[in-house]
Amino acid sequence: MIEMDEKLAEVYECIKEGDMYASADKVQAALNAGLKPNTILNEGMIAAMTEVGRLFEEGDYFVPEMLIAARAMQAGLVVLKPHLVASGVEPLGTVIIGTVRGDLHDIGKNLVMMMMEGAGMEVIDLGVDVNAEKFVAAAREHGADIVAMSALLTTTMSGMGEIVEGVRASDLPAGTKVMVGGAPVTAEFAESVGADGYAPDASQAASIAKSYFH
Ligand code: B1M
Repeated sequence: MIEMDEKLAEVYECIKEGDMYASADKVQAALNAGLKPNTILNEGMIAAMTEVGRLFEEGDYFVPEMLIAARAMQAGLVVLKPHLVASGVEPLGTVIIGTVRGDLHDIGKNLVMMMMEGAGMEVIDLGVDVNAEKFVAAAREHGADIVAMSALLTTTMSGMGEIVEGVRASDLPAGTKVMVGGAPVTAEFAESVGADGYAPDASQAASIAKSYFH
């Protein structure tokens, strides 16, 4: 038990300190010590990113510190991914995902993608800074069932409505679902922009997306 707590604390510290070289090893050590992947993700990695955000707000961290913490998190996620997602599942359907225009935050979006893949969907990642035209063109090209978008800034979140409208006004099938999420997004906001679905975290995002196929 003490060993597990120590290993979790080491994951947390190395993400907070932005040690991308140690991060993969620390995550592997935590797995080896018997910690559940979800515990490592939520109580180690996401908790560390929350603290990084707090330190940034306090003026103790600046953009470079946020950036190296993000890199450390991404390096750790490479190790965690196979443990978070199931493999060999027949695709239920296709999801187009991206972070909205003007926004470069992609860790949450990448987690949503992993969980959706794990839940049996094929997910096409458009990356960051994606506008309505790109979402619509990719959804058309891949015959997507769901268009999923993430925003981490209050400023970029307000652009989500425009993207939802773009999807609705396009020639995509009327049944195409639109999902929104990201730290500042709420269920009320999602409803106000006419999205079909909202989830506060990646695993609920995957469950909601899955429910559209039944
Ligand atoms: Co930025 N940043 N950042 N940043 N950054 C925040 C978001 C901030 C809250 C920090 C703070 O002040 N406390 C703040 C936003 C304030 C606001 O708008 N209210 C902020 C700011 C201000 C900025 C800049 C403007 C700073 C500057 O330049 N002065 C700048 C903007 C750049 C831009 O995007 N145009 C900026 C830049 C950056 C970096 C590039 C340095 C880096 C991002 C690197 C990267 O992503 N590759 C960064 C980081 C790392 C953060 C924090 C510290 C961590 C974000 C993160 O990865 N969290 C963040 C503070 C914080 O969040 N506490 C912060 C972990 C991740 C797992 O959580 O993305 O919320 P999250 O995803 C969650 C859920 O939201 C949900 O699932 C995930 C968990 O399971 N979810 C969905 C996400 N998408 C979903 C979609 C769904 C459903 C659920 O359906 C489709």
